Amino acid sequence: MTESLDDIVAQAERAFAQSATAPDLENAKARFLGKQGAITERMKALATVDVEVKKQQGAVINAAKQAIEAALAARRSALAEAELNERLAAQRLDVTLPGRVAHRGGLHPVTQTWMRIEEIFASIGFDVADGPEIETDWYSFTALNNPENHPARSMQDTFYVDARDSDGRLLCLRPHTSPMQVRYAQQHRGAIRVICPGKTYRVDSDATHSPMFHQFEGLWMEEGISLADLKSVFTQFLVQYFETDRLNVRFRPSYFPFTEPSAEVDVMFAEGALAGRWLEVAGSGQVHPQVVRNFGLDPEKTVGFAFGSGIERLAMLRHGVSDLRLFYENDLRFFFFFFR
Ligand code: 2NM
Repeated sequence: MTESLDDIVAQAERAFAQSATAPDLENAKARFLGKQGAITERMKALATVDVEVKKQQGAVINAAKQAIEAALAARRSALAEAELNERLAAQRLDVTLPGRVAHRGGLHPVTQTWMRIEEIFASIGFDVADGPEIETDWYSFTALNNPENHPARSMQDTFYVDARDSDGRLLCLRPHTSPMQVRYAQQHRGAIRVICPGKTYRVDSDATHSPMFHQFEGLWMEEGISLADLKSVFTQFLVQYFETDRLNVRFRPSYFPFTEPSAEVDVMFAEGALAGRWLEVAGSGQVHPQVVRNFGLDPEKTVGFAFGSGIERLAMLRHGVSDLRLFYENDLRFFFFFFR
């Protein structure tokens, strides 16, 4: 035992200072305070010396041991603090940054309106049907009593597809959902109550027209019904859709090839931003005898009433939207402002 206790304390302090991690430090500790550590060996050696020496030497060794333990404790807390500072730096959070909002997805306003319309008509007893968006000339025009030279058939009004049907005529993107009403009427006997919502296409583009837009058309064929029943049902629909019964509905004579007589449906609200003006919301009429024949039914026996309206148009009126194009620009501010 040549080393002085001071040397051992100095060695321990150096070894602790050089320990960069907690496990290093615990290993270093073992070399001095462990079972075979330098201080422990010194203590063991006292067993053979006499009492007076043991007392005196023991006190000196204990002082050295306490110095090492103090150095160990200091280094432990220094390492713990360093580790904490490192963690704090790594996990630093700038609480002044703007929050990140978790935006929830939602249904497009046209889809929301479409679903509302379906629900309301379903509650009145109407079936819902949809069919092809690429249609034949017959279903799009002929069946609906459009003459061969009608301007709606022109390329200026209707999108044609570079493919032909079995009659050799160009297919088109349906310019209304009426083709589906014709298909439905051909397939169902007895009373018919159906609405056909869906995408429609016309060569047209401005603040109130989009080349693709959405329509819903209704068809009601049943023994003994009259235009009064159509007015009643459509008024019920408007009351539920706009959530107010403070409105008036009028049928204003008009013309469509597929109905006779025909009428525009106007609504006037008694209150709110749109109050006091007649607003056109739909077209309607009694299904033309030739169209009933094209359904495969006898117009002498079966009468039907039909109507058609724009889904965007209804969404715009209900939510105060002034430009149709907003529906298709995907500006999130528009969706959040008008449709939560
Ligand atoms: C409208 C206006 C008036 C209509 C007619 C038919 C069918 F297939 F029964 F002949 N479906 N929809 C119709 C009638 C559509 O939209 C302005």
